[in-house]
This record gives sequence, C-alpha cells and structure tokens, in this order.
Amino acid sequence: MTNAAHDVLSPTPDDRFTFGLWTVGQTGRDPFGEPTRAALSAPYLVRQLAGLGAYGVNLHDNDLVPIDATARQRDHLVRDFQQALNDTGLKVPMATTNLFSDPAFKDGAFTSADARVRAYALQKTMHSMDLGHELGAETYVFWGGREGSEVDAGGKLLDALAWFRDSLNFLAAYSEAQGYGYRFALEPKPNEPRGDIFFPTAGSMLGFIPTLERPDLFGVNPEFAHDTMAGLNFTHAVAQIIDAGKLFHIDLNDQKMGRFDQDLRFGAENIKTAFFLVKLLEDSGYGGPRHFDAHALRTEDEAGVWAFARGCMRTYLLLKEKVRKFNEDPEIQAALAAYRVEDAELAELTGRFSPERARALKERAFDREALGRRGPGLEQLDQLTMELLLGVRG
Ligand code: GLT
Ligand code: MN
Ligand code: MN
Repeated sequence: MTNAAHDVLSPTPDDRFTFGLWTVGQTGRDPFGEPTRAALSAPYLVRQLAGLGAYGVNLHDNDLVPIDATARQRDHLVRDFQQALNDTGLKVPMATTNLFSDPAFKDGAFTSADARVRAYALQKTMHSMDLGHELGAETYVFWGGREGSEVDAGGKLLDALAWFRDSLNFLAAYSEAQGYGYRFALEPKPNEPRGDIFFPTAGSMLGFIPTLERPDLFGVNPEFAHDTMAGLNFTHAVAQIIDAGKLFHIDLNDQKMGRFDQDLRFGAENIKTAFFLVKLLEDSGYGGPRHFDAHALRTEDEAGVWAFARGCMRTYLLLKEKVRKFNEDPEIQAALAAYRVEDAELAELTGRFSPERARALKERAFDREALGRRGPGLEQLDQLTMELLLGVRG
C-alpha cells in the first residue's frame, strides 16, 4: 500500500465518524442469551475511539448514568467522562434519552395511555437534555422504540399522535427557553421491539414534522437497518430527506432484509447500496456526523469490537474513494451523460406553467415509439459500477 492510499483509508476527526456508547459498549446480550463480553467503562470507550481516529461519541442518559444513580454518583460519572473527552478531544455531537429499557415504558413513553408515564418521560428527557448540553451536544435524537403497539384494542392511535406532538412541542420549547439550541432528529423504525412502531418510515416523519410548533427545529435521523428490515431502499429514503432539507443526523450500519434488527458493521452485507449511500452523502455535501449505530457480533471478544469499529470507518472511507473514482472515470461519466437526454426547447415549455406554454405542449408531436425503443444503457453502467467496486477498474 502506498502512503497516499494509507492516508485516505485512515480515519481522522475530519471524517466526522461517531459511535454510540451503547454500540462499542454492547456486551453481546440478545433476547435469547446472556452477555458474551465484559462491560467497558465510558472513559475507556472514549480513549479507545479517539485512538482509532473517531470524531465523537454519542449517548443515551443511561449509557453513562444508571437510571437509579444518586446525584453524587452522577457527578462522579460525568466528571470522569468529561475528563476523558478533554484528554482526547473527542466530541459529543448527539445525545438522546433511554425511553425504552425501563419497565415503566413497556407500553410507550410519550404515547403511553398513562398520563403519569408521559409526564415521567418528559421529566426524564429534560434531565437528559441538560446532560447532553453539559457535554456539548447540539443534536438530540428521538427514537421511539416503545412508541407502538401489538394490539390496537386500546383505541389510542389518534391520541398517541397528539400526545407525541405535545411532548415534542414541550421539549423544543424547553430547549429554547434554556438556550440549548438543540436540533432534534426523529428516528423511524417499522418494528422491534414493538410489533408495530408508530412513525415506521422516513416519510412518516417528514409528514409529521410540519404539524409541530417549530418544524424548523426538527429533522430526521434515518437508519440503514430500519428501512432494510422492511425491504425498503434506504438510499432512496435518504434522498427524500435531503430533498426536504431534513437530514439532521444519520445512523449507519447494515442488515439482511426481512431479519431481526441486526445492526451489522457498516457495509457488511449490502455493499452496492452502501456505495450509493456514501455517494449520495458525499456528493450532496452532507456535513453532519457519520454515526455508526451498530455493534460487534455476539461471537466476538473485545478485540472483535475494535475490529468492528475500525471496519465501519475503513469501509466508509474505501467507498468514499470508490465514489471519487466513479466521479472521475471517463467511461462511467460518458455512460451517465448518455443516460440523460436534455432538450432546451422542451425545458422552456415545461419549466413554468403559462396558458400559452400549456397550449403549445398539448399541440407538440412526440414520437412515442422512438421513446419506447431507446436503450438507456443501465446494464452497462451498473456493470461498470460493479467492476469499480470489485477492484478491476481504477
Ligand atoms: C437503539 C436503537 C437505535 C437507536 C438508538 C437511539 S438506541 O440501539 O436500536 O436504532 O438509534 O435511541
Ligand atoms: Mn439507530
Ligand atoms: Mn438498529
């Protein structure tokens, strides 16, 4: 490997890679089995991530401070964590609330049918927002893992939407009143741990955001695995979010379609989709964190955890290099240019409505059969892409 190639594939904080404390700290517990790895302390995780070239670390309140910690214990844990951040320069760009582990939230947090649970969820989130702000977080994520149902006999579907809206309005106003200036990112997921989670897709979130009091403060935090579980095309979802100006954060990982939520190492499974995702993010100028919401396989020991973390970043950088080659490859660029047909006269006619243009367009003759005969060259373009990814081009 040349030095130049080495540099391109070595992560630095400029690459804006982040991990959750809950990701590299995951102990291998699953619904059927006990942990296979020892728990690692938050300061230790910070030092390890900094050593690997990450930019930041994100957290839920209870990743750092147990739900039943005393004020003294909290201060101690936060101080040690902050010390590790100061020593390493690692940032905390995003914070969030654990509103899913405690039994109190078993039937929802902001959408619980019990007003006491909803109020407790608000209280817990305000404390967590205080903590996130103290650590420097600017983005606040809402993943409503328990906001959903298995049965709809409770009849709360419309109420749940209103309760969720009221909660977000309250918390956005709290952020503004405190001067925190958070941007909120809503994370959709179709199912797991609930049978059906409310707001299953990016489109659900995009439709909901304009109904909030401060839509400008809210965006989306899409996750690769969540769309893929449901058989959706994640890259298409991200394009729609970018188009709406709402890509506030992104959770990168991988997943086999139709499986349980696997949270695999980025690029581990769907390499072509991952390539087009990286291409979309890089070409669109997305400047936010590249957050890996994934964890090492349950089979792994601690060495496997760091192999996993390095692998996520290295695969992203490898794909980013492939994007650069794709954008510079003359044959690929020629195929792309040939794919598009432009027509200045038609652009003028179809650009902006006027009665005259509409009339002229209605009278225009089109050779429909010729349009149907045209081969766009997508097979060739896709094969060139495959050859680039498989290393036989450039
Ligand atoms: C949990 C979930 C993720 C969310 C995290 C934020 S927690 O790991 O599976 O998709 O992004 O709450
Ligand atoms: Mn996620
Ligand atoms: Mn996930």
